[in-house]
Formats: sequence, C-alpha cells, structure tokens
Amino acid sequence: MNHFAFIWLLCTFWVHFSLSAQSNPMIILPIHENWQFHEAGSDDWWPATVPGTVHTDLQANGHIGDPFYRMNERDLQWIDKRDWIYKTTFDVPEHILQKERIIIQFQGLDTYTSISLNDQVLCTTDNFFRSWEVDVKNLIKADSNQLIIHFHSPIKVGLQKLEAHAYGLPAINDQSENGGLGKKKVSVFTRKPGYHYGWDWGPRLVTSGIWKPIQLMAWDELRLQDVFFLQKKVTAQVAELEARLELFSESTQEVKVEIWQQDSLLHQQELPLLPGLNRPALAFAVRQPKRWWTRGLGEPHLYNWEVKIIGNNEQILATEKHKIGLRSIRLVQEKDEKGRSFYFELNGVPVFAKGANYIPNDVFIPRVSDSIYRKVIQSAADANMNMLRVWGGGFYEKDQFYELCDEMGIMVWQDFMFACSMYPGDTTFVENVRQEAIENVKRLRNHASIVLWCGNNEIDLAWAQHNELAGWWWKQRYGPRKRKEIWAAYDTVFHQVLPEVVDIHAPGMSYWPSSPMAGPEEHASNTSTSGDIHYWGVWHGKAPFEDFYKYVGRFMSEYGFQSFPIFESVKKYTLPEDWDIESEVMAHHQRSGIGNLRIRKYMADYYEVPESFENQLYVGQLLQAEGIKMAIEAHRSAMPYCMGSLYWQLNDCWPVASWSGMDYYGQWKAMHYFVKKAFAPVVLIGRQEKRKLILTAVNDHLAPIEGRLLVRIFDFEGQLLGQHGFRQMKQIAANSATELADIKLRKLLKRKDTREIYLEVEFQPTEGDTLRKYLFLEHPGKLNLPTQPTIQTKITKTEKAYQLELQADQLVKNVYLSFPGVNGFFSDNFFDLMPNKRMTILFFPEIELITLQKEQIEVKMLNTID
Ligand code: BMA
Repeated sequence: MNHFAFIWLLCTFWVHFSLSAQSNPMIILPIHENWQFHEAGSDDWWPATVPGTVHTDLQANGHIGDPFYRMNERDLQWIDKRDWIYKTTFDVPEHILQKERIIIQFQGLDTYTSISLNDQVLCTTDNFFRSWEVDVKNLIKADSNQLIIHFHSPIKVGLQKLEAHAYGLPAINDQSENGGLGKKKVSVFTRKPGYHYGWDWGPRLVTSGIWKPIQLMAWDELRLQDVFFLQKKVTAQVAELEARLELFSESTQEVKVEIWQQDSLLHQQELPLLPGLNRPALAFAVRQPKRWWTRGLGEPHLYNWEVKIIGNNEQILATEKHKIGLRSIRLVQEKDEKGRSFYFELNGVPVFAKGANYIPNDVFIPRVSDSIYRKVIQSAADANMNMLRVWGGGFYEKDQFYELCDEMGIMVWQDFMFACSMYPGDTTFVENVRQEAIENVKRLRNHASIVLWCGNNEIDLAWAQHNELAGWWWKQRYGPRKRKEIWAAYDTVFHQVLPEVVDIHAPGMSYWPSSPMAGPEEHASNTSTSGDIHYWGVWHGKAPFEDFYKYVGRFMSEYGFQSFPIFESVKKYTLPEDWDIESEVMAHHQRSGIGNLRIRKYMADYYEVPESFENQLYVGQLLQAEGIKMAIEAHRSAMPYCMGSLYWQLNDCWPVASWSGMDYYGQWKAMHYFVKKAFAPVVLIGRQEKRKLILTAVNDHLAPIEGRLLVRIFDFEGQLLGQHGFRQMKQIAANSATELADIKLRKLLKRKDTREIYLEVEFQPTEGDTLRKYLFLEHPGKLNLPTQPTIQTKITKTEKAYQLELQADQLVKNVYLSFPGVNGFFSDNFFDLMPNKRMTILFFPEIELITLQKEQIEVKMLNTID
C-alpha cells in the first residue's frame, strides 16, 4: 500500500468512527402512551393499548369476555357495527419543535378513520394495508397535543359501499350470517384482512383499531425515504448491485453517500441534490459474495449494510441499516415434453419447495409478540421447510416475519391480499389497491426470502373465465353486462396493476396472477401439467389418501386435511360439559360445514372411530398426519416433475378444528412431527402399487449417494421373519428422486399375515449414517397391535431439558407423551416405538426446569385405544 492510500484509509476510518458516534438526525417520537377509547357518543373513557384492537381493549377493561372462549364470539358481533374513538395527549420536546419538518406517521390503521390533531382535521384513511403520513409542522405545539382517531364501523361503511355498487360479489368465506347481515357480503369492498370476516377455520371478529405504531418524525435538510438494493446479477464471483435511494431534500445541496459493511466502506459517491424528491441509483459490486441459501442447501448469509448520507460539513444527514441476502432467484416456467415446468431456481440450483401455507397467527394481530413469530417460523424451519406461502386472505406480514425468514433460510411465496372473492373495479378501489401494492412491494423488496409475488388465492380458479363449465358457479349467476364488468375489474387488478407494480418496484421478481393457475388462458385442474395446483380431491372430494399419488402436478401449492387440537389445548377454550365433538361449543370451533363428517369418514376408513372424546382427538391427529405424510411423499417422489409441496396450513389464528399442523397455542400436532420427517433432506419412501412394493429415495443434496439397500420383515415382538437384500450397490441421484426397487409383495412376504408384520427398509451409504424407514402394509386400523406392551422409561434431568429413554418389548404404535398440567415441547411425539429399540426423547418444559418424575409421564398409544 502506498503512502497516500494509507493516509486515505486512516482518514476514512477516523471519519467513520468519529461520525458513527453521532445519532441518526431523524428524530422519532413514538405516540403510544396515554391512549383512551370509547364508543362514539358515550361519556366514559377507558384506557387503551396502542397498538391494539377495540376487542382486546374491551376485554382488558372487563367489558367483554375472552372472544375465543367457548361461544363468546357470538355475543360480540355488535362491536363491529359501532364507531369507536381513540384519543391521546402528548407533549413535544423543544428540539423536535425546532426541526424544519415534522410529520406524523400512522403505520397501520384498521381501517376507516377520520383523524384530527388539536381540533384540526388531519386526514381520513380507508386501507388497513397502507400507512399514512401528514405534515404537522404548523399544528404541533409543546404541550398537550390532542390526537383523536375516529374509527368508523367497517360494517356500516361496507353496507353503504355494497348499496352503492348495486349488486353483490361472491365472497364464499365471508360469514355474513354470523355477523347478522344475512346474505350481505361486505368484506370485498374494504381493504382489510379477509379472514376478519370469517373463514372456514376462523371466527368472524371484524376488528377496528390502531394496529401498527404511530410516531412523530422530525428532521432538517433531508430525509432518506427509501433504500432499495437491486440485485442485478449475483453469481459466485460477483454481485452487481444498484442502491436506489429516495432522498427528499429541502434545498439544492451536495451530499456524499456511503455504503458500509460493518467497518469497511463498500461504496461512496458524491451526489448533487435538487429540492424535492431525488432518486439516485448507485452502482456497486461485491466480489466473491457469500450468497444466501435456503435451509438444507447452505447458509442463509446476511450482510449488515448501512447507508449514510453525509452533508458538506461532514455531518450525517441520514442513515439506514439493512440486512441483505445476496442471491439470484427465478421462477422457471419452461416448456417440456409434459407441459411447462414450475420451479424456483436459487443461485442456479433448482430447489424443491418444502413447506406450508401460512395464515395470520391471531385474529388480533397487534398482540402477536416477537417471540410468537420466532416460535412459529422456527417450527417451520425445524420441520425442514424451506418455503412458506403468505396466503392472500390475511395481511402483508410485519417486518419481523420476513426478517426471520431471511435469517432462517425460508423462501416466501407472497400473495397480494385477495382471496376466494371477486372485487370491485371502480377507480377509487383500484387506485387504493395500487398504492397498497406499491407500498408493500417497496417495504418488502429488500428481503432475500421473498421469491414470488402472487396476485390472489383461488380467484382465477373460482371464476374460470376461459372455461364456461368450470369454476365455482360464480359467473353463471350474473347477466352478460355484470359478468363483463366483474371480469374487467379482475383483469385490471391482477393482469395490469399488480404485475406493473412488481415490475416497476421489484424488477426481476416473478409475478404469478393467481394460485392455482395452469397458465394465462388455461384453466387449472387436478391434472394440469403446468402451473401450480391446489389439490382438494382428498378432503373436499372425499377421495382416499392414496389419490395423492394420482394427482401430482408441477407444484402443489395447497392440499390438506383437518384435525382438532389435542385435549390439553381443547381444555383451554372449553368446559368439561363441552367435551363432545358434536357439542355446541366444539361445533362453534369447527368452521368448515363438512369438517366433522369428513374426519369421521376418513377415520372409519383408516382407523376405528374411538369411543371417548379425548381419543377421538388423538386418533384424528394421527389420521391427518398419515394423510399429509402420504401427500408429501407422493410429491417428493415425483421430483423433478413436481418441484413443490406446500400443505394447507401451518398455523391457526384462534383455537379451532382446522387443517393446521400447529394449534393456536403453538402446540405441534402429530402432523407437524410427521412433516418434519417427511421433509428431511434425504428420505426413503415406500408405497404399494399393484401388489408391488415400490421403494424410492429422495435426495435434496447436490451430491449423489451410493449405498446398499436391505429390506427386513419383523413381527410385532421384533422377531426377524425374513429379508430381501440387493447384491448391487444403488445410487440415489443428487437433487432428485430415484426409484430404488420394486419388489413383488407375494415373493417378499411368503404368505405372512400383513396385519402382524412391519418392514424395516435400510439404506447403508458408503459414507455417513444409515437411512431407515419402517413400513406397514395395512392401514393402522387393520393392524393386530399388541394390547399389553411393556414400556420401560427412564427420565434424567439435563441442563435445559429432560431426557426420556423409552424401550418396549412389543411394537407400540404412535406413542403420545405428555406431562399433564406441564406445558412444554417434546423433540418427537406420536412416534412408533419399535420392539426392543431404545428411543431417546427430549422434553423442554415452558417453565424453568421444575422437578418431573417418570410417574408423571402420560403415555397414550394406538394399541390400547378403543
Ligand atoms: C384453500 C385455502 C383457504 C381454505 C382452505 C380450506 O383453498 O385457500 O381458502 O381455508 O382451502 O378449505
């Protein structure tokens, strides 16, 4: 290094360190305190929590009971028909008042409001998904500023809009009857989460409130409004980037922009600014980037970058920090001999998407804590998922959600917020949607995890414009003029506005108009050979689980099966008198009209329907788990034809019977444990087809695996009854599925009773751990399970958990462990304990290590269920 360079470096470091001691010149004053609320027209005021909702505030003040308890929801339908007023007073310190610019920012209001500050009208709002900013420089004062937000009833406004529209629009999940509105579906007229109006897994609780923070923001000279790191090209050698900034300058001025990566300067550039909004784009590159990978493929590396805007006196005018994952991503849709592919290619590698559909974690969104977000997304990661679909009937998630997905290497398929309904197409509505889309695409576009923007959920499928006889019989209800009008509205939003927004504001990002869709003018069906599929033949269509193997598309973005929460969870929202699947209270927490019927039918087919309520819950969870496991195996074994499997649904927004794998309280159902195994990077899969056993291996790793295959037959006491070896070494291809063997069952079994045996399939690779899979050749209900197995248990306290060791003399099917009264997490549950094989399970109690004895463990097993 020459002398000059050394001094330059020294100066750079000195300037950096001395300046970094200064705080960001943008001053932020949160307005969260002293809030009160009441019903419009009443005299009393009660304390309110902000952010929050009117329902949770009413509950906190003792005016209503817990909306999720028993049937309380029914008695709370009056709330959404009233107007609510929130108010606060706040002081503003002198150093803020002196700033050139002062704005108030409402990050999220639910939904129709009129706002005043110090008796002056500030603004009105009409979209849950947008934020609002108002210049308050001339309104704000030092003491006792009064901010009042009037929330207009979303139902009253909705009814007015419905009336003005003149005819209704389909919205099949809008539970208008439960809300006392008869057939009047008002949800589609309001830009607010669809599921608030009810869904087939959700209550109808149409909230109002301040759902995101409110703050004052004050600055002089310049505001850095937005930073977008456009990733133009990312390879192993180089990441070519463009930092696109939005800078609002008060004057003509020269600034310097610096982009720092911790202590090293990545890029700097002088910029002349004009008064008003400036949009400079700064090109820079990162050599040999550490790229962002999904779980299983590599580390989801994130760079910590900071943008600094420096004025001509070397003072910092603005800064912003970002965590950036560098990666190339594309949705590959290429013609092939069967149709058209549909897969995500990350850094040049085709990735099989393993995951689930994600819904909001609560009806009352503001109370979802950071730790709940972490728990839910960690659960997805722990179950070997690499993709979540943020489904269109909820909301564009909070930043925390995407930060966690970035951090854990989980790709996000992001829907725009439209689901299972048709929407109006008037200019005001469409423009509102355009702004909502721009804002959310801009807010989220720096997240490495987002890999796709999708227009909506199931609307293309339901309306079926290109196939008169297909769809959900919506279009046939309207005359030609209305039909045309409704489709034109759809066409405008999903084929013009939204793709344009993605194209302009997140260039290079893929857009898919609707899920599912076969292609632009093709109608999606269960046999589509292009696009994505929502396969509901199992469940809605009553087809057997085995049909999951018949209907495998290029990308399975939905399929599912319901279950109830486990008994410990049910106890939290019911009384003992409710403990019957058909009781009023349990039926109230089952929003799918066909739910109980379906569960019972499938249970009778695959198991036996047990007598007791508690056992029905347990067997119901096994049923769901087995079904979904079969679906995942069907999809993965069709790799690379099929390149994605996202089941419906990861989580719940209240305690309910639903398709979820985790209940509202965060408890993993049997399915989540099964999914974790089914989504493991390398798996063995066995299935019976035409009296043959077909063994397939799936390998998500990028290197092939070589090894030996062995199949052994055991009885339920663990006696070896026979085996089938293979002389030749087998190869499991990289990033693909490989059929390893098909074995004639008659030859393999030699007349053994299939109700009394299981197969142990082993793959012993030349290097690494043996892969093992146990297979049963009958449905669980047909097995002659031992009725009195003896289980030996040992419990040891470790630093953070309890270690349970279990061993049984005979097969114990689907062991469900619990410590009644002690919440906690089991590293595995609902598992088969094979005869004479020791299993070690960890239990992490929610409260600090209390003392647990082995006598406290409760063991449930399929063997003894009647
Ligand atoms: C899918 C989803 C949801 C629904 C689920 C279960 O089609 O998109 O609308 O909750 O089915 O019926």
